[in-house]
Amino acid sequence: MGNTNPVSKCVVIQLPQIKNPSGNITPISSNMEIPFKIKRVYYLYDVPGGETRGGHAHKELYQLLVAASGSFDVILDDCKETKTITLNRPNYGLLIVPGIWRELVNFSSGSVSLVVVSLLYDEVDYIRNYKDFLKYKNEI
Ligand code: T46
Repeated sequence: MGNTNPVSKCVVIQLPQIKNPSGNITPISSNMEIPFKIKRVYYLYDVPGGETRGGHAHKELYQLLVAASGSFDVILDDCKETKTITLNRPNYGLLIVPGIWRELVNFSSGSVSLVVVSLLYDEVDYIRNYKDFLKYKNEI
């Protein structure tokens, strides 16, 4: 499904922000702010300084990554092009389409990465070896 997707299909989406002097709210709803039905939500936290997460691609999974707190960089790679996106605002999310290798780096201290995704957890959907990713993208 995702083997032909280019990095250019991964876009930063501005999410709604309901502002209030007592604090803001950002809602994310299936097929509204994002182009998929949400099946799972998880968050990365307590990431030690200098640590890298990701280092894989998905075959069918769509996801939205949000820096709910702090900041981090996402390196996207489709075998032809790489692009680095910095996420540092809780009302902006990065849509990652299937078939894109991603690495999450430069986590700020105490940062929290909120991730909403289109599928339940299934290891079968992961490509965790870069050589397998090149084969999947028909590059070797
Ligand atoms: C992604 C990036 C942004 C589960 O059992 N259930 C889950 O829902 C998840 C997400 C992970 N796990 C297990 C699988 C591994 O044994 O938790 C362990 C660590 O997972 P992983 O090495 O995939 O973690 P990250 O941070 O490298 O990647 C995660 C997501 O897996 C991935 O889809 O895009 O966050």
